[in-house]
Amino acid sequence: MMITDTIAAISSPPGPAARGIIRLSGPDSWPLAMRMFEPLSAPPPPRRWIPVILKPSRIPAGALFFRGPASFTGQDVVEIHIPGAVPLLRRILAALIAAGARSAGPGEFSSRAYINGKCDLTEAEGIAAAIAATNAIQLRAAQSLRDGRLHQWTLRQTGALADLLALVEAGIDFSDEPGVSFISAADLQGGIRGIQTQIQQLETSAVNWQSTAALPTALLIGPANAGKSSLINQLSRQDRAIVSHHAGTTRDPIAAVMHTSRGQIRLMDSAGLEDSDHDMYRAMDQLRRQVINQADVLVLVLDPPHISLAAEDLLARAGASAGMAWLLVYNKSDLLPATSGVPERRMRVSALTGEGIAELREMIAAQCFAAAPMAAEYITLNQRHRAALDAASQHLARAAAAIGGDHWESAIELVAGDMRSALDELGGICGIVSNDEILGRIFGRFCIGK
Ligand SMILES: Nc1nc2c(ncn2[C@@H]2O[C@H](COP(=O)(O)OP(=O)(O)OP(=O)(O)O)[C@@H](O)[C@H]2O)c(=O)[nH]1
Ligand SMILES: [Mg+2]
Repeated sequence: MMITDTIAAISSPPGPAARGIIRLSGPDSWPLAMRMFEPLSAPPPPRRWIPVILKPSRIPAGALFFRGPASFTGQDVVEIHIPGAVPLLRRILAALIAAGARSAGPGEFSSRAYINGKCDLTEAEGIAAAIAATNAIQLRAAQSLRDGRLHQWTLRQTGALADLLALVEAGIDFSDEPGVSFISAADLQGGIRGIQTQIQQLETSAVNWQSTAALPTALLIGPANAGKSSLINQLSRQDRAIVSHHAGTTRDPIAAVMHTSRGQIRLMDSAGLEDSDHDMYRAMDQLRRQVINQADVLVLVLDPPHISLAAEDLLARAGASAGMAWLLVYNKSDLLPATSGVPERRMRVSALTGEGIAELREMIAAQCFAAAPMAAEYITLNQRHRAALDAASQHLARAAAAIGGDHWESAIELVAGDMRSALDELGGICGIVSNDEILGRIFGRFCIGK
């Protein structure tokens, strides 16, 4: 990948906007950008907002100049901020390319940042993930990658492993000198097992990136005819579920997507709760129980005839497990006396008139995003990270199993080989491609042979 030329791209989102940004990175970014402006009265100081006048049409704009390595990509960078009219952005970009810049490929600014050591692979993945995020959970997951928490974890483990490997390799170097040993079998095995435990703990505590892509789910349950399907249609603004005055209209769980200010949520309808031994009701009951297990939040819907039903009874009848998040909603408020008080956690809504629907949407979103398995302190792992952790774990298990026993010293080269492979796998998570690089860093702290 070429990184010595100067690249340019429109880096604001596509479409008209109040402001558009063109970004340049590379050795010629400053002179190329200056060619687009009326002459400046003084050389631009870095990292300051400079008002500029664009040459072709004398449009006032602004620019930010960065001198590498103190920039996002580690190279000289310029951001040109202009009114976000698409034809204007395209014209400036075309002028820059005619003047010698190259049109940047996808992710090329981030890849330059990575190559120049401004961010590691996990942080670059975090940037891409933040751009692609469709909900608040994904955004938080992306943030956890960009924060470099996985990077920090990886550095701690590669550091510990490289320390052990250095002692093993020193033992190999001095193997012809009897009685010289740099680490006991028990300490080596203990050290390797310690790293294995760290990997296991990370794998069980981390959140899967794929799971953040699945929409959080709210399931509506309640007595037949309470208006669950009507609410699904109102909340999702679609005619998704059949509504009728016949109790028992909905039989299968039906899903619809609801858009909220925090992101999208999957709403699931369900059959009304009925006490019946009929085969069909038993099948409906079973289906509902399956869906409950996938739900992040239960929305309990009651209508005036069921006003006295307790939430706990509904949850028990539906087979909800203890500790599930729920909220209770009074539907058909248009039929309730206006004065009826609304106790805490109970909302008055009407699928017919739309009363309280916007509030309910946000209430469901608040509960869903709070209940979904993603707290800021979690590390998010994608498939690439998990594959590397699994491979490292296997190499470490083989190394640990080979240590000890009567003649294990004869297998020391194999143990060192497995440790090196594990180091490569762990280093690969952050894009440290050779364990020479990791070892180089660690050996710098050692003074073997002194
Ligand atoms: N007045 C009034 N009627 C409503 C309201 N919401 C729903 N209804 C009516 O109540 C009846 C039942 O509505 P549904 O949405 O089918 O109820 P459901 O809970 O899905 O019923 P099942 O699928 O049978 O369990 C229909 O006749 C709706 O028009 C409301 O807010 N006010
Ligand atoms: Mg229904």
